Amino acid sequence: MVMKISALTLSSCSGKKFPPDFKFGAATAAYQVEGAWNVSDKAASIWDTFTHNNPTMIADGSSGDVACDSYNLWETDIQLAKDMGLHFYRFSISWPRLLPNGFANKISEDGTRYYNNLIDGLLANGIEPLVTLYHWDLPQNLQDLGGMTNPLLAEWFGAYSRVAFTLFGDRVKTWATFNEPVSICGLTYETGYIAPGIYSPGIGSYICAKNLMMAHATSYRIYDKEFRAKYNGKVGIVNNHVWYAPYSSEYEDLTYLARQLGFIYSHPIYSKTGGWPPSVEGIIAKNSEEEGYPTSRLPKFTAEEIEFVKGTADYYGMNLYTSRLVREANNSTFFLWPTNGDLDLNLDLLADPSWEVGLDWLVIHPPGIRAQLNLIREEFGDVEIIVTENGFSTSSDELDDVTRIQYLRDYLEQVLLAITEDGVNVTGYTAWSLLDNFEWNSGYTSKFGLVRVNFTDPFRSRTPRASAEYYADVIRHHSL
Ligand code: GBH
Repeated sequence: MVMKISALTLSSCSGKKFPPDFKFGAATAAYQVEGAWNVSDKAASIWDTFTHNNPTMIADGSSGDVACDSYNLWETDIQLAKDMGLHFYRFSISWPRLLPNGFANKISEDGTRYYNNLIDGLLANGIEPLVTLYHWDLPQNLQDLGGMTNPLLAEWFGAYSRVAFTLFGDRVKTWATFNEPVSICGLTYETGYIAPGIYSPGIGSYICAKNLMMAHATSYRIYDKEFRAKYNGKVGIVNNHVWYAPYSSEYEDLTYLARQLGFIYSHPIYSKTGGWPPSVEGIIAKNSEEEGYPTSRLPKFTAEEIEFVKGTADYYGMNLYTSRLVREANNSTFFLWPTNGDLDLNLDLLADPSWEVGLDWLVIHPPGIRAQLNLIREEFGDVEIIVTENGFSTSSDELDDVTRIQYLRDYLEQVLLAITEDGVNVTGYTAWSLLDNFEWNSGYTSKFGLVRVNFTDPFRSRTPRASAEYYADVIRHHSL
């Protein structure tokens, strides 16, 4: 069951050219870059509320109130993307900017204008938009009604999706419903550290998981039924993966389970059978029973729901930054953000001492991306995969960011090997991020940008780093 990572790393990159149709992009997300949190009729999102009410939860006490001011500086962003030669730009729509009531009864003219400008501006410069519908900024009023833990989420998100598809679907051909369910449900409810700040480990996280799957599928089916024939686009979901390898050979079975847990939000969509990964579902059901719960803490899918969710993606979006070793928890080292199910599976996730540690959680292990791409194919067949995020952060403002260049080069090389040596169907790569931006709990202290942003400058001046030039070079030559 466990893939041998060593076998994958042996061959080296022969022809360093990417396939002719392969596309390169860079990403941002609304709350992290837009700012203008209360202009016009925009309503508050859970991140507005969370940062305003809990500044101590953010490293520098900051918020996304202004962020990169991309609400005003979108033309500059497009110019930067163009200078880099990006084929596509991945950004997200702020739900409460487009629908100030959260519900679809009122569409903001200002929000519509903003996203139309951005989309048209990108297209005029030959850059395709890849649009994420939900990158963590839920309308606060929907949170007040239970947010992701309310099963009506599917209805709300479906209606919001329909508005976005109607307004922008003529020009946006690649959609992602949710960015990282594992962060939205796992990180959120297992820790309470991120918006909406509700701590409900093993309960809220799993209720969210099911509702999110249903909401994703609702959105996909709306596109399928009402828009696909006219617009012929693609709809998918973005999963965050961490490559898991066994700490030692005695943990191969546990590593298999950890990888299945990593597919908790993929299995219902991409597997032939649908539903939760059976091994993981079984463990959670058993734990729940032992704890005296009448039903599993992980809500079941009915047979109809399994069919409803199954097959609802036209591509597989993968974010991957890092790797971990798996062993049984022994209350010592915990070296990964807690996610859904770590507790139920009793996992410890560690860094190998030979791997270089970047900022915080970002341990560098390039072969991990190739291995995970192979694992996705092994698990779900020849699905088209787009690497929707990969990147490196520093705490310093440096423009000569040699470590980031090294990281990008080494990870890109492994993506290329996955394509050329292993035949995995990877069609695109997205660098996180175009810009330094509001890095959630780290505020502005963790910098992921190919382009530096000066956050003390009221004009939020932008300066491309050496990595931007490096990436432009890769794109220009379509090779490493
Ligand atoms: C992605 O998350 C997000 O999509 C993006 O918005 C974000 O800016 C980017 O990566 C870089 O982080 O403080 O130890 O609890 C990647 C998954 C989940 C990794 C949250 C960092 C916090 C670790 N991230 N996690 S910790």
